[in-house]
Amino acid sequence: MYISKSFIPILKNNPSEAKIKSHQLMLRVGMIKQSSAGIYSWLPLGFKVMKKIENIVREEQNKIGAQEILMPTIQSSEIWKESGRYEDYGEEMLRIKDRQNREMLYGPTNEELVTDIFRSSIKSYKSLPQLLYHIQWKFRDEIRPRFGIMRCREFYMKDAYSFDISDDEALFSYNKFFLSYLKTFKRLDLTAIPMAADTGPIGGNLSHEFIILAETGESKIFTDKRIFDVDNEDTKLEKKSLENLRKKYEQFYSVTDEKFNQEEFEKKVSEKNRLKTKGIEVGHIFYFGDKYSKPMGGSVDLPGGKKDFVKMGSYGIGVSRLVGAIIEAKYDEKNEVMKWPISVAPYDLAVIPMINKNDTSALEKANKINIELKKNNIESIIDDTDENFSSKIKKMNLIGAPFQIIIGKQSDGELLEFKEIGKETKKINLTQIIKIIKEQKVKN
Ligand code: 5CA
Repeated sequence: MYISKSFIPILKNNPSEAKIKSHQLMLRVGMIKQSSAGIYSWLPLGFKVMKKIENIVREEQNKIGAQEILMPTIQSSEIWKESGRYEDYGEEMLRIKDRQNREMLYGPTNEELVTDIFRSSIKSYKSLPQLLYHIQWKFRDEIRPRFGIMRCREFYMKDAYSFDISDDEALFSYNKFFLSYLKTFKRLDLTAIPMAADTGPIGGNLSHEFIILAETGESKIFTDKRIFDVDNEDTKLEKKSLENLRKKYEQFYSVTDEKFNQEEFEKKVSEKNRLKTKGIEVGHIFYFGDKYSKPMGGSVDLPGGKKDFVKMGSYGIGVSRLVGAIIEAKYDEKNEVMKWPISVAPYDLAVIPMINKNDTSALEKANKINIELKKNNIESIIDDTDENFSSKIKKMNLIGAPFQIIIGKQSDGELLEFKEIGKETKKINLTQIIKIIKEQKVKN
């Protein structure tokens, strides 16, 4: 893609309305545009990143046997009246009337709708477990939308739902999602730690938030530092192995604000391991048994002929919020340099030829290089403008492709100036460059 033809409306300066760095960068580099309070359009650069994140989330859901569906954004109030949440949800729910005067709503979450889908089709324990998920826009009329897409009103969420025959089986499902979340965030190059959390309007008695550390985060966290050393490498998708994984995390005190107790913290965590800090909630999982299946009549036949209500959990990931969370973790605000993890980078590589009106040989070279890159599935953005070198670099540093090739006027022969953001420039040939980038892509 040539920069001159791209739709990447870069601003010269940081927009003053943005208080945190993810919001600043996203507006600065034209990833999003606000359309009204807490509601955004996603422009090509932001959309590309979000779609890549979505795909990783999807792949990791599929790996644990979850099946993808797509439920609508607009729901009928009827099912929410059945569950008893229509009134409880309060003003965060956007309520709409259709032309027949029917009460509809823009879904803030989908426990009711998915229970309705389940109850109409699944009748026997033999079809369990069922793990269903979708990736869809949600709307919550947040009282104070802020920080761009971090806390907005319309946001993109992956929400999954599990249906099981017993508490024991349901916890197995819960733990599958627990593992899948750790793997998902790792592929996004984020260290997310699970924390015991409150269940709020979703309900239930078991819940974990997945939090990444960030000074600008809205969640207060209290944790034992040793939790950062837990790994999941040898965990298998089996009951015992998954139970052990949760135990490995849960041996360390790690809770959000609502669950915090100073005395307990001091008793369980030695002073040198205590960490009080802030973070961003990127995922949240819940176990709530028959909270929805009971009032809504979601039951199945058991082996002996009796019936019972299915045991359910729900599992959310803030797909659009993750775009901001990655920026919070990776953007060097002081030097104005972003480095996207290769797994979600909008472009793998920035090609920066030095061009002036009389000499376009560097651009021709860039075009030749791009033919080879394309053959190797490496996506590049080429700065084909005749701006000066420093403004070209500045722009590419904001766009954040993790690698750069610089083609100077005098650069001839095989060797190219190649740079991985944050590292020294090297002079190597194109074959070596392709090898380095491909290796990184495979790893992710
Ligand atoms: N039904 C459950 C699980 S699917 C649920 O809705 N959980 S949630 O409320 O915790 O939301 C899941 C994730 O969506 C959160 O962890 C967060 O990453 C994201 N999210 C929630 N509210 C917002 C918001 N206003 N703006 C951006 N992302 C949000």
